[in-house]
Amino acid sequence: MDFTRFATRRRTLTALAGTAVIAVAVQIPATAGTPTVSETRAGGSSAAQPGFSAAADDEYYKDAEGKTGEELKTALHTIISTGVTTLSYDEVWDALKQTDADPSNAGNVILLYSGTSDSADNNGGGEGQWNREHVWAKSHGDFGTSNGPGTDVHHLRPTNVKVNSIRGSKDFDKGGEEVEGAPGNFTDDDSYEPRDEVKGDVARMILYMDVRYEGDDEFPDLEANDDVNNGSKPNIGRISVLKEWSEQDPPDDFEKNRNQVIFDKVQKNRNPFIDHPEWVGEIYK
Ligand SMILES: [Ca+2]
Ligand SMILES: [Ca+2]
Ligand SMILES: [Ca+2]
Repeated sequence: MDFTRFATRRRTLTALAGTAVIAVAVQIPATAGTPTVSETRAGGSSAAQPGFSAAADDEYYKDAEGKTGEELKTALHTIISTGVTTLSYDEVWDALKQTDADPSNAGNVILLYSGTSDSADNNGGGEGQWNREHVWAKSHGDFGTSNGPGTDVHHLRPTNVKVNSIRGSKDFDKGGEEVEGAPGNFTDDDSYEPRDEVKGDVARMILYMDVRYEGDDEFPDLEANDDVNNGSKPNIGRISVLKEWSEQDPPDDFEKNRNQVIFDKVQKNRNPFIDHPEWVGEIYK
């Protein structure tokens, strides 16, 4: 056994245990009324990651510890690009049936933009079916659907076929007219605004793609910027709005569970911004 390493681990675990206690203490007063024992536990467990303990988090992100800015981005890039399983485009269908399963209706998936629950088996390209939305539109960098960014489940979500085509490859920004079939979503000529409940999810998916793809493989360096009308450039905007959305809509249990399922069963890597939303502001100043 490597005792030096063991001693280091013990120190970081102790430090993290302290962090976890603080997180729970903050969470409890947010519960309305007098919490029962089980409600207290529920509050505590939603502060931590479902299925991802503080110790596991500490281990996965140990090379990012104490870093900020570009250094943090570089460390995270290496962490989330190591030991990754990539899928074929066909395998994405089955993956999405697991990652986006409706927790209250087995056999269904939740559609990203409309928020509706649809039969997992109603996938395909026909009207009224659900298909595979590339939240980082695949024309932005033209990376296609070979194993890589085009099949990376972290940014692929089930969406209604028609709503998917309305979003098209537009950048993200506020404003426009409400989207038919997806209440709370808005769009104009050059941008798309998702509903409030998934604004943060969209932001964290885009930033994951920015960090994961840095141009050191056969794919382009994907980078978020503050533009709309990025066209086929390997960029998506607008970063200033995505940062707002990430703050406004922090990770909930559905998003955290999705990250865990991808890590455990699909790709073996994580979206760091779901585990640590505070890193959005650390990297994108
Ligand atoms: Ca616009
Ligand atoms: Ca959300
Ligand atoms: Ca990048």
